[in-house]
Amino acid sequence: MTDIPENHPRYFSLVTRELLVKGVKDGIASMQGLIAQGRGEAFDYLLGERTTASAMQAERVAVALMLLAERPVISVNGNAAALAAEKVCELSHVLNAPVEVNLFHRTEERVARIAALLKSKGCRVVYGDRPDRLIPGLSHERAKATSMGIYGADVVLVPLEDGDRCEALVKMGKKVIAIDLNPLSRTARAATVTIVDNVVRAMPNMVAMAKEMKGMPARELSAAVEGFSNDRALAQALEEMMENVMKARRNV
Ligand code: PTJ
Repeated sequence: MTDIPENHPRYFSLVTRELLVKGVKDGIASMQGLIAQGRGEAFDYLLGERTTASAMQAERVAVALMLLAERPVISVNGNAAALAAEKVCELSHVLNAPVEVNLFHRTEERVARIAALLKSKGCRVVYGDRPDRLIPGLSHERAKATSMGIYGADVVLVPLEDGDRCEALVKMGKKVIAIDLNPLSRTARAATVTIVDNVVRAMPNMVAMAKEMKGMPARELSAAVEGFSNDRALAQALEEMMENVMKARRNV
């Protein structure tokens, strides 16, 4: 890894980039994952590289939904594993939600490596290496799912991914929580709750919220979910981005 000096103005962004490069070298993330990260970085730049108030609210709603769920599951791809394996496992533990490795550019070797990484970080139940069902309507490798995991889940958390699986999961009647820096993506528009935030900020936020909210009665959790509008959350994210652009424009 390149040594990034802590006083570099873009320290956090560069360290995150290094994590993903390491992920590719270790056979965790795909090469395509680097391009996806680049797209995410561009949106994060517009967002001001911070968790906005509307993202924070979506994170809270997402945690409440997972606590209310009967069978919550966390879906993990190469990028999520490279960037946030430890926090994924912590969240899995606090929410009692198993993890399933589901890859777009699937190879059995990468599934095994990601599963081993997750187990080394404390994840107890990791599905994905022996899928036994297919998600209807998908013709690619992401259709492969496990009945005890994503296939049988009622709420699925999908940190950053491509859109059609999100749509297919929603069509199956599941509630889908997406973490996606691009508020214009198909995933963002199809999900039940979209968190427009960087996965490296959203995951620790959600772990802290899950710890705080775990003991709440169901009616309080339902109250946290009530009134949430995904369209409004996406509009707020776009407004934040436009305001930042306009502010920059005034200073040129
Ligand atoms: O590991 P695999 O084989 O399953 O492949 C994973 C990737 C991410 C390569 C695959 O799902 C893919 O191609 O995704 P897309 O279509 O590029 O979509 C990724 C989305 O995530 C884009 O909308 C990005 O803006 C967003 N994104 C990228 N990095 C981050 C992010 N969102 C949150 N946090 C990030 N760090």
